Amino acid sequence: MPDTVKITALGLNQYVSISTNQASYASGDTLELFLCLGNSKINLDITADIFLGFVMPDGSLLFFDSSLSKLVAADPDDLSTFTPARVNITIPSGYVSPTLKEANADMDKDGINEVFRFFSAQLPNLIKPGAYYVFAALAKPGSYKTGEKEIIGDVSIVKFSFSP
Ligand SMILES: [Ca+2]
Repeated sequence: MPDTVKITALGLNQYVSISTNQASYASGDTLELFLCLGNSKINLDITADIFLGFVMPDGSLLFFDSSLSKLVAADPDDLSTFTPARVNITIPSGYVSPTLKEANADMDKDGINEVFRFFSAQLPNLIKPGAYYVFAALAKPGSYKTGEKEIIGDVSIVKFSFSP
């Protein structure tokens, strides 16, 4: 099953995966964001802050706060302005999220839910056209506050475009 392969592939050095429901959007389309977390059985437990957000067409950054519905602007050159979505989360060895029971969206449209949709919004035509990126990254707990860049594992980043 491709879904199983995809989920178990997450976890060796990539613990978080973000994805979108489409590669390009027009005004009125619904942007959905999906998240998976995982840690290989051969790794130890990890503890991290989770950052989720957008890189805007002008290079500015927006982060989801802990409500996962509000976006907070940040200075790309100043890590201390970054807003984590979750802090001090432990991702145990062998962890897979979502489980089949928790999955609420069918990203690859094969009839089986395999991802967790944490955000869904209809895009207004007020948004600037261009290339956007959505990302998910883990960092050593509290490291952003001191301005140290201590990313854990691979950053998951996906490009999408908007043209009204
Ligand atoms: Ca599916």
